[in-house]
Amino acid sequence: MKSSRHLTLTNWGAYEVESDGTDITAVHPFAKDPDPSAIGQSMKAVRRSRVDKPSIRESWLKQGPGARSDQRGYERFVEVEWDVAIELLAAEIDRVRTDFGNEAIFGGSYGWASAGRFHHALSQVHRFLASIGGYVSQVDDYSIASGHVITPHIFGFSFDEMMDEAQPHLEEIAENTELVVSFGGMPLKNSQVMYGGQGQHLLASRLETCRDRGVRFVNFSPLGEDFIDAVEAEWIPMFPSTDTAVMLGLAHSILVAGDHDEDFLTTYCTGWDQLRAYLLGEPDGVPKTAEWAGAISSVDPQRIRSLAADMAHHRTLVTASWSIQRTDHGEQTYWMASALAAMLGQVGLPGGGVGFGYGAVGYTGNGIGYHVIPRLGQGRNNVSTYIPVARIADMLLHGGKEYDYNGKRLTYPDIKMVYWAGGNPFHHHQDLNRLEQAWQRPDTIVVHEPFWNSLARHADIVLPATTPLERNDIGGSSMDNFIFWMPKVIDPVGDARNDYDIFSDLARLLGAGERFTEGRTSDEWIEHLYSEFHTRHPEYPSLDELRDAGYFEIPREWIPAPPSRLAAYRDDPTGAALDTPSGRIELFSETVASFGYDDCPGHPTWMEPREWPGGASAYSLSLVSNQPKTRLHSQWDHGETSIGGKKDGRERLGMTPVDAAARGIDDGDLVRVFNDRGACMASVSIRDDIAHGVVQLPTGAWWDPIEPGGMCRSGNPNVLTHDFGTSSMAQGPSTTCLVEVEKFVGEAPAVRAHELPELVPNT
Ligand SMILES: Nc1nc2c(c(=O)[nH]1)N[C@H]1C(S)=C(S)[C@@H](COP(=O)(O)OP(=O)(O)OC[C@H]3O[C@@H](n4cnc5c(=O)[nH]c(N)nc54)[C@H](O)[C@@H]3O)O[C@H]1N2
Ligand SMILES: Nc1nc2c(c(=O)[nH]1)N[C@H]1C(S)=C(S)[C@@H](COP(=O)(O)OP(=O)(O)OC[C@H]3O[C@@H](n4cnc5c(=O)[nH]c(N)nc54)[C@H](O)[C@@H]3O)O[C@H]1N2
Ligand SMILES: [Mo]
Repeated sequence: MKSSRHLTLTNWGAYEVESDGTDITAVHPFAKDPDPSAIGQSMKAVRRSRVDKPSIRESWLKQGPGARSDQRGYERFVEVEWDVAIELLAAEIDRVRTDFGNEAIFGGSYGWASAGRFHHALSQVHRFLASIGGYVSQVDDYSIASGHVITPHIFGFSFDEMMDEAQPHLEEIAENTELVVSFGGMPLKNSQVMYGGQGQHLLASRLETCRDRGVRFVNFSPLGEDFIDAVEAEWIPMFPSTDTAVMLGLAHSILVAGDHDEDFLTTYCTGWDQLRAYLLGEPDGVPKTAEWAGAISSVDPQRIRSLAADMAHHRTLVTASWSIQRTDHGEQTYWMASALAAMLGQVGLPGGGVGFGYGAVGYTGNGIGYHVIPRLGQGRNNVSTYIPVARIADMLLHGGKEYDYNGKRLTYPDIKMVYWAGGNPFHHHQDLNRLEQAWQRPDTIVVHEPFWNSLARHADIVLPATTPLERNDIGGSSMDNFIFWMPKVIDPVGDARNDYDIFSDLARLLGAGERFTEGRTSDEWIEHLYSEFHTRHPEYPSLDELRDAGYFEIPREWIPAPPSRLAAYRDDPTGAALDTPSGRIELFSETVASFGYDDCPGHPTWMEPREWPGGASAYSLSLVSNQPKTRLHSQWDHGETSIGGKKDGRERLGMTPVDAAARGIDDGDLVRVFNDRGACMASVSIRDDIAHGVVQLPTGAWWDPIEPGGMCRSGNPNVLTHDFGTSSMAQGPSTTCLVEVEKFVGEAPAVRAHELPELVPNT
């Protein structure tokens, strides 16, 4: 290919990429994006750390499925031709489904993959596995598992409906809200990304508008960086995982001051009696006073009390980040945030009540209504077995074991094959050393990956996949007002192929070719999906017009935000009754109580997390492992923006001057971060915007263990996190934990995360 400049879309925004035909030579922000993300620059690393050829773990190839599975992640790979890999893999899939049934294949394949509606790796892998008889799938996600499960019990609609159709959007907040009381803030860095991509990054300008209109922001958080400076948010430092206690302290203060809205609580809610009794300490002898909350969270009780009074006398919105529910008993955080808002009696009023996840991704609060855009159908999965997404290691370790989930008693399937495309469990899962143990159980692990990351290294069969820069696609998100044409910019790197083409070949050998492909090539599919869409929406440009223009900006009036469900409920509590058992907001849920879970009772409750500063532990620092500013999870960790945020290839651990000095640590020092589960290296950044007793290490460094169970050289915090579900209710991921930090002494082992594994030719 000759040199070119093309517009494309990514999960972190749109860019014009320049290519000399082989490489990406420059990346320019999309002209219409006022606040582009630097993550895009990393795409210049498109040729680095690539899986060039289909690669098979040597023992698996020579001795068959299951051989030396303890060597997964540490053994060399044999590079083979595509026809050899496809035939071997088809035969192995057939063996597993014939001998054990499709219930032995795990195809949940959780992950963010890449932007692009057709070549969406998860849709592709699900469609393929459905076409060959089905697979064990997963429910919920790592982002908001507790939120997904608890919201319907509170409000009777789904979490997505809460975000898209019930809570106030940012323009409404600017117009109406006087006080935003936030837990976890609205981090600009997180709003850089959006599932499927966004044409413009607008959070900063929307927050500035709020500030111009005089909205006051208060933020409870272990980190002081969760709002842009322009809004001058008042930061109240606190220990992580103690939000429910702070909210209870605010609620108690409101109650004893007589500032709660009794009418609202009795007309629109059920369970106020039980919650009031709990706040007053009737069942447990512990009134949930500001002092009680302060002792748990490290927040000054006086601040809790004065803020409670302000909340009662202003139009107040309580907001909660997604992060606060990614913790032990995470269900309680959203339940109590909702109860606190209900006590103020402002739920359903313009700019009042409660809202989740502002800033978590680009779309939250953007005021755009959900709209359907072209996408590939995933087919019908004939296997009904699923797991809550974060129970992957439990499933692999304990096939046949029963467990609880949202009132159901489920049984882990016995998995023989794991198939992954578009996600990275060796990034996203907690307690990676435990996952590595669990990972030894199946006979065969298959991975499609562009890059030799920790997941690819831990596979038996690695099939090289293209990135979006190497194929045509349509880009966009159902929550954004742009659609993009995503042209092929460079030829596939090495022998990489599109996930679709790989699956088409496999499906053919497994007798499902027609079912999977319906007789179309990938470009024919894109034409087909778009023309179906265009027939339903002739007001949009044709595919030729979209290709010529590069993008289409959807007029905002075509996709308005729907009217708020909570406002409708407020206007007409009988006619627009909620879909909960009582028809009301449930501050006490008979349904949840009937499950009998001691880790999720019938009303919002403070329960100590497994690991927190108030508990008994040898480790004293709370670790916040939040989303990285410089990449999307583990994606493009080897690119310049991500590498620019590291020191000598290692992640930076944020630490307060006091906590560092107590350990004899200086800025820039190399440290070992550890607990009983594992250890990693990092380079210390001394910072003032962290709560005392808290350290911060972003996620996403490619896991780089020295040996099985050994120290990670690159700084991946998931060697430290624990692998227990949030509770029997949601079984969601829980990512805060306790660690210790010490200066690293001795010769530092070099980081190897972005190097290739040992590869040998097939002889
Ligand atoms: N400690 C801790 N852990 C966390 C979190 C946390 O806050 N703290 N956050 C959690 C959350 S919310 C999430 S969503 C997860 C994210 O976890 P993931 O979504 O699994 O992480 P990604 O790095 O985005 O993984 C996507 C993978 O897909 C690959 N890929 C991209 N495009 C393609 C393609 O077209 N084809 C194929 N075959 N592969 C492709 C990329 O190279 C990459 O390896 O992490 C979770 N883990
Ligand atoms: N640049 C970038 N943006 C991303 C992603 C990425 O990888 N990179 N990932 C995306 C994904 S998949 C998701 S799910 C969202 C996640 O959105 P979130 O889960 O909200 O993101 P986090 O960065 O984990 O946390 C946000 C902030 O919450 C605060 N926080 C952490 N723990 C606590 C706590 O216990 N209590 C309180 N009050 N505050 C706490 C921290 O200060 C942290 O910076 O982000 C998305 N945005
Ligand atoms: Mo997420």
